[in-house]
Amino acid sequence: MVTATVGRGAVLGAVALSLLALPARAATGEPAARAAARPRAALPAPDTAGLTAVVRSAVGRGAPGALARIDDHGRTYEATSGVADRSTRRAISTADRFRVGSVTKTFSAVVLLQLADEHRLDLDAPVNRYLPKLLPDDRITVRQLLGHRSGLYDYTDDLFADSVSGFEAVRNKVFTYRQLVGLALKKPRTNAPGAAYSYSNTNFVVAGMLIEKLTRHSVRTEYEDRVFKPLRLRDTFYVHPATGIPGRYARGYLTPDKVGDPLVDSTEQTVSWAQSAGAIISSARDLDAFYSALLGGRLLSSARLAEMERFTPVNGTTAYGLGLRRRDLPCGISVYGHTGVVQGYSTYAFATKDGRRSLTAVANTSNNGKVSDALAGALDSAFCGRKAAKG
Ligand code: REX
Repeated sequence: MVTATVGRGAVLGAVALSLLALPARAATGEPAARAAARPRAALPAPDTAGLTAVVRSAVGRGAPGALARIDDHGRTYEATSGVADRSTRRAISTADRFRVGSVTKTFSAVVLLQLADEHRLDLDAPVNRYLPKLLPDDRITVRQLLGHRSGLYDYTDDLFADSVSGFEAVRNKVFTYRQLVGLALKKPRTNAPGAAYSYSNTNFVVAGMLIEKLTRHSVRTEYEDRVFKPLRLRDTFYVHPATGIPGRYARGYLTPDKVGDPLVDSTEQTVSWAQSAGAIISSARDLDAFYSALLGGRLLSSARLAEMERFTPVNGTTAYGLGLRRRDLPCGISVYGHTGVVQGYSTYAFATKDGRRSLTAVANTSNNGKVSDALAGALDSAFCGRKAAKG
């Protein structure tokens, strides 16, 4: 089934499109009256038909289900297609929880930047100042970790060289952070500290260690106290090493490397291979609220947010700050957020610079480039408006 919530009450077309505009959410922490008083950003209106086409296309390309939600100045637009559960055939819902993968990295960066705001962490200090002898090079700084410029090898490249057997080997494993760092340090580093961008989960495993060392609390406690509770993110959890997703959720299905092999239900797993680099569970509503709050300046001082938003180019259309990606869309608008992939789930969560329009798009499969490409189209639908008709 496809549903899209695009406007008050009207029903579009014959494909079960249900339409609804929802009021501003208190979860963003901003009083609705103040939000309403601000001028609207000069953005084209979201392309709701395009958003519907995107979730259908993701399903057409092999995802059991896909969902997307836009929060725009207090209005909500939603689209879904396909199923949350291949056994029961329950239709996927935008209220379903899912595993967000590397979107977790922004949460981890926020905690560390708050600690910097509190003068408990110096971003330019060597990691080894806080975690003596952990890394083989005293020049690697905290800032380099958060910007993927440390040169630390990404151990997941080896773990998941074969996607299904790699996943099954770790599905129920519980790793310590030190074991994961140990896997990375067996391999040569990808570059000298600070010399180049090289995406690596290892960086955000070390970020988790830093959070726990500096606060003497688990990352779970810090995420909860600093982000989940203040923003009232009621669908957002860090349950490591528990293997289940609380409440109502979409099941996740890993696409095997061999074309034609059946999807693997990968819903239950410890996600211990990722932890502070990728183990958060959330919902579209909560991720939209999170990026709106972050970019709107409600989680960090303006000086720390500016540091998070100091970007270095990754390729022609993306750049990386500190736990934050920028994507430059073809219409000339740049959006800020993160992508995430864990077995069974692919996520895009991005917002405008002022945080006042945000998008989360999810498919409940992974390791399928065609699905991921289709889902990326949700960014254009959400932020670039309707495509001009071809003449
Ligand atoms: C692990 C393998 C992918 C997934 C990974 N995930 O590093 C982190 C993340 C947490 O979300 N990174 C993405 C598996 C890239 C991001 O930042 O957007 N792939 C799958 C394989 C490939 O096993 N052999 O697709 O499920």
